[in-house]
Amino acid sequence: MITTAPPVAESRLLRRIQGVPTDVTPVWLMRQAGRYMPEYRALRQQHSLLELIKTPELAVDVTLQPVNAFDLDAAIIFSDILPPLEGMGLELSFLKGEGPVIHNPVRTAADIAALRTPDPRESLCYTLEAIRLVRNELDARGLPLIGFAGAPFTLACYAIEGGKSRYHENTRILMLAEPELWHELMTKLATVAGEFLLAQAEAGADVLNIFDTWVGELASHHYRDHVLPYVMQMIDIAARSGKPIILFGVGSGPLLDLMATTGATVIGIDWRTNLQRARFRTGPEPILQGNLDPVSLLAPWDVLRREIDEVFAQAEGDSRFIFNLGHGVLPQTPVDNVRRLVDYVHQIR
Ligand code: 1CP
Repeated sequence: MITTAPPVAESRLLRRIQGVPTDVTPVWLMRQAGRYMPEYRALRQQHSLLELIKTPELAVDVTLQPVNAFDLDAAIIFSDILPPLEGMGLELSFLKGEGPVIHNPVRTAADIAALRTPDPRESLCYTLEAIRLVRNELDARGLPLIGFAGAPFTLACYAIEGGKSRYHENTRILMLAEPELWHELMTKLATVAGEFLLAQAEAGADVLNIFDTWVGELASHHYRDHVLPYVMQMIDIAARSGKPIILFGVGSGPLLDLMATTGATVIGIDWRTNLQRARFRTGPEPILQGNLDPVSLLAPWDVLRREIDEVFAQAEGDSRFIFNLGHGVLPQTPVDNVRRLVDYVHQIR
């Protein structure tokens, strides 16, 4: 195939990450594929979420849906943070309206001892194959691919609670009261998630995103003592790829100084944290990414535009900044607002 697109290394996102000037600010959106898109809902009528994830051709289609529809500066591979738990011995399903369920959650020392740490090249071969396939399509468009995995704490929340949970009390009591069991569990999760990121890089992912969705509920000293070491362990494994790493947590404002010590290239900021204050906490080194409130995308265009302007005002011409949301796109988001957002970000100089 003859391509006119410049090489992926010249893309806005990778240039920005390398500190090379770009014409405008790169933008991609967490959960940019999914239920707000009619193309996605159409596929979901025929296939379950896990079928989409485990059939490489379908995962490629869904990965490309948002980059076909909008002028986004990156694709993110279509998967979820939870399939790696299956290879460890947990039974996962997604129930309609309820989200993920683990049918045999981890509760005892024996449960933790029984968890396996398989090679992701075997247990997660479908996502790695999807990455290899989508890589060709993205090369033709000059777009980078983001691979991802859940962070150990967030994975532990699902493995222990067995699904959605408000306070994750079983997880946090294990963390506080059973340090040796916690260490055994978190080491296994960090190994599996880190090796998976490394394998995604080998398969063709250009950037590696770590999602630590539930970390915002932790006291800073609990994060520092019981969680950060395992994020470090995961990053140490993934960093062998030489690829840049994005570390994102929801409600992570009070943890940003600690997150900055991981050496992650990019730190994702949620919408509750002012970007100026975030920069104060992380210091000058990391690139910041964020942080539009996803609810703004449900508002009329003049409100949405004002909120985008506010994000840029807080970023204050920071050249170490990537535009994103402060969390994922909500399912009820109007498609047209996503298009206008992406085009508007690309107009701002
Ligand atoms: O079709 C459906 O049922 C839609 C819901 C859906 C989708 C589209 C789920 C169930 N997972 C996904 C895909 C997904 N999940 C992606 C790829 C899409 C993209 O980004 O373009 C990604 C990156 C994820 C990551 C993910 N899954 C996270 C971390 C990021 C975040 O949003 O906080 C988490 C916590 C999950 C778990 C999960 N999967 C699905 C749901 C509903 C949930 C959250 C449940 C809960 O609140 O505990």
